[in-house]
Amino acid sequence: MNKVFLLIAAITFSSVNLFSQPITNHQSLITVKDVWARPGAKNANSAIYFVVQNNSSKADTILGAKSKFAEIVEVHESFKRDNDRMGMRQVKFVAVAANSKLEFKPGGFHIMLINLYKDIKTGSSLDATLNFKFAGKIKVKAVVRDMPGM
Ligand SMILES: [Cu+2]
Repeated sequence: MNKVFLLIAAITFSSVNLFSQPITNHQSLITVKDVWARPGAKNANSAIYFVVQNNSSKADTILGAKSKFAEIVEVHESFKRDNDRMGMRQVKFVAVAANSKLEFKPGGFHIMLINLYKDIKTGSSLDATLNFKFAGKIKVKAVVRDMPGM
């Protein structure tokens, strides 16, 4: 009896998913790829970089990120200070235009990991979740590697 009920529940659940997918699952049109992070020591900082591909005809917005690997996780942008040196600051959101690609990279947008709970070593990986206004939460796994040119 229980088995039959579970089976029916499973079928119902999967068919609901199937029907709602083309209408509500905007997430499939946003992909986050080439996710990597730079190494960092415990209590120091790191950053996550990636490429967001928006294959939707609708713009989306990155509102924030979470990770269990650091005390504070913020969306940052790099900018040129008056003295020509680079600085960085928190941004409240990053727009991802419709049908476009946006790269988070050193010297540009990045997810800042402040006060790491443990050493983040080259070759390991770390998990994070990106929060999009429309696509919702997208989980990513960053491969830890050295900065290009180092
Ligand atoms: Cu930063």
